[in-house]
Amino acid sequence: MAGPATSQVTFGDIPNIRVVPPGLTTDSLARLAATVRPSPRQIAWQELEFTIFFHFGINTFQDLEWGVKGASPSLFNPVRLDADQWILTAKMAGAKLVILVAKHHDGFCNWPSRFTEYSVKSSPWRNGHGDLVGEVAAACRKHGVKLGIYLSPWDINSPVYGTAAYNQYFLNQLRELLTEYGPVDEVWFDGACGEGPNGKRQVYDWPSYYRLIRELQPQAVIAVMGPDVRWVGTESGYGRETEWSVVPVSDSTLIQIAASSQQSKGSAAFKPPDDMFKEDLGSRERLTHARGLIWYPSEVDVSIRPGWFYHASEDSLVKSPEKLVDIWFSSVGRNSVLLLNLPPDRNGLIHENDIESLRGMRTILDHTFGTDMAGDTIWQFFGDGTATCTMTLEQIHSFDVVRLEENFRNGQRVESFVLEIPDHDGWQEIARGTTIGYRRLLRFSETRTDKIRLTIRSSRARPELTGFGIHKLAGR
Ligand code: FUL
Repeated sequence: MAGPATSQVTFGDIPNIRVVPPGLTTDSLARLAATVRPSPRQIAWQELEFTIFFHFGINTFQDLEWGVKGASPSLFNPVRLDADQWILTAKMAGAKLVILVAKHHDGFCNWPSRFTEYSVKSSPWRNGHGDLVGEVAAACRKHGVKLGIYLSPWDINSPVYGTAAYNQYFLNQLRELLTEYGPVDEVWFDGACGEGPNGKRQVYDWPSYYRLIRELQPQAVIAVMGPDVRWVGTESGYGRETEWSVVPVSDSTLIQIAASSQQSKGSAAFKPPDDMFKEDLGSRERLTHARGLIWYPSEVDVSIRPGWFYHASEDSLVKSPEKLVDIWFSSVGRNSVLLLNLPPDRNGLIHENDIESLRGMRTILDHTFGTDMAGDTIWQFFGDGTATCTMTLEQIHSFDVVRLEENFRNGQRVESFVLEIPDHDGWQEIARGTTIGYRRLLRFSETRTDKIRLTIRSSRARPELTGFGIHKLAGR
């Protein structure tokens, strides 16, 4: 164990892990949880708020979601591919980072890897001289958008899958992707692990993968099958109403493992803690069995269409702007980062229906959050974690959205709150909630008033809010 078992243990330069000393009361545990803070890479990631996924590859040309072994590279020919169009669409929608599928489970590489022939170089696209990762990376640089990489560990094509040689093959590919395309800010490993072509399953050498990423791109978060970012647990676009970024680790070996994986040269394999898909991940009750506490924030991934890859049959099933806004409220507005998938079509372009929906979503969000009716606030703290914040608006306004933000860099503290407005009988509740974290968005029926009061009913340490906004949900 790296360091003594005290409440202030930090591992290296990363303050996002605490060992829980035995015998703590529930209150002390909650206070300890409030001292866990995000690492610098987790802070930069959380502040992205909204990111875009591009699922594209040989599946696109076969109308498949999960590829089959042996699909011919000759199928891959996105004749009008324009990475600028992809990135400009993502930018228009407000995304600050895009994650490109470099290789999906089928094993076909969207870049000309030196370690396999099963790639764009064996395809007719750009006469075998194309490099999709290179084109997307260049467009990202040109338009000021960050790049992330999805590299599927599961590979149904590699002949060495299921043997130790596959881990080396995977590391070689990671090295290519992390050294030849400029900065990479997120590496996304998914959990799917099926059989390879020889019927064997792979034992992934996660520690080596993490070490290489930390060495080559130390600012990159490793998501899902990784130590920095947690999968919310569904692909619906809806996060939990109570979403804690600090979660317990119940097993003492896991805390060591998590700590090690967070180091710049991690030597053990991180395994997402058990039960990360339950409804309650971080309440006081859940903390009681904790051996350690880690900052492990939630990412909500969802596709703009039913599938992850493009299917012409889904052109009429693109989510509407209103649905996307609803997803926004239930992801970014529930202490998560939204990762929205946008699958380019067989021409290599984002379909106009998807662009229209995103444009509509952006208009609604800009008009809603572009105007903030917030006024002056007076805070009162009561020493036991409770507090009130009374806000006086400049005039009577109509609104139906409140935006709350905690100073998440200092940890997550608020456990429950209520919003009220005055009428002749006193204060009347209009909304309530539990966690806030990076951001909490609340919707309620339209209200007209010039005063609103936020009461923090319970908090793990003195509440620190950095945002309290008053908005009116706009139409398109
Ligand atoms: C899953 C994969 O199996 C899907 O095809 C998709 O890539 C999704 C984001 O992750 O685990």
